[in-house]
Amino acid sequence: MMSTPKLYSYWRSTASYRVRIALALKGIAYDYVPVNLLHGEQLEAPFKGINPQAQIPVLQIDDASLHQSLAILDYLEVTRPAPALLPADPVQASQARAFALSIAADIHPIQNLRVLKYLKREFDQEQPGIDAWARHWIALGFAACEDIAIQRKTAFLFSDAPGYAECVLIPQSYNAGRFGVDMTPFPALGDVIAACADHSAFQIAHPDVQPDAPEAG
Ligand SMILES: N[C@@H](CCC(=O)N[C@@H](CS)C(=O)NCC(=O)O)C(=O)O
Repeated sequence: MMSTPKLYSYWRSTASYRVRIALALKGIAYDYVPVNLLHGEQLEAPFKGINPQAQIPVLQIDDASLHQSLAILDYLEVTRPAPALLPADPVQASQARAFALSIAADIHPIQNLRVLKYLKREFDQEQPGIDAWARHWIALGFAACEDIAIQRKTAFLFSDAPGYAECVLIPQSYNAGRFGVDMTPFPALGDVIAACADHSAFQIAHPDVQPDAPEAG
């Protein structure tokens, strides 16, 4: 018998949040293994041995240990295709992946924890400068995402149900909130974000209700 999947996660981790949403959308139960990024647990044994990249998420499933959130989403889509995260049409599927990558590859990496710590340590930046850096890159990336959201003909970005693109958009919008990004220039994204907020999979995956969230009891 296969064991229950294990997700190495941190409540506020954007990349882990993507995987939590995907697992919830697909109805996959898992055990939550907290990795405290603020205490540097990602940099030490035993976690460092699990992912030499020293980053979460890691999903252990089907006797494999998987990392990189979008690679994990792809694995889940192939092995557990229903409900689908991607549109059946290959062009639309590619467009949904491109939307997700525009956030996961172009926005998030330049404002994640290790980059911001480096800016602070090596370039003597104070918190206001760090926050302005993050806001700049998020807003620039969201402007392009907004154009795509405006043109959509479906309730969510690429379908009438949330999927791959929303798994990445929602964590980044949570992150945008932490840095105080003004979302008023992005009303179409705002509509999608509001629709996701009403969806149970997104509620289950939300940082505030994770076992390692400070308020969690
Ligand atoms: N491209 C990776 C990014 C993973 C990532 O940046 N994880 C962050 C948390 S959101 C992390 O573990 N950071 C640890 C650190 O910066 O030291 C993915 O999509 O999984």
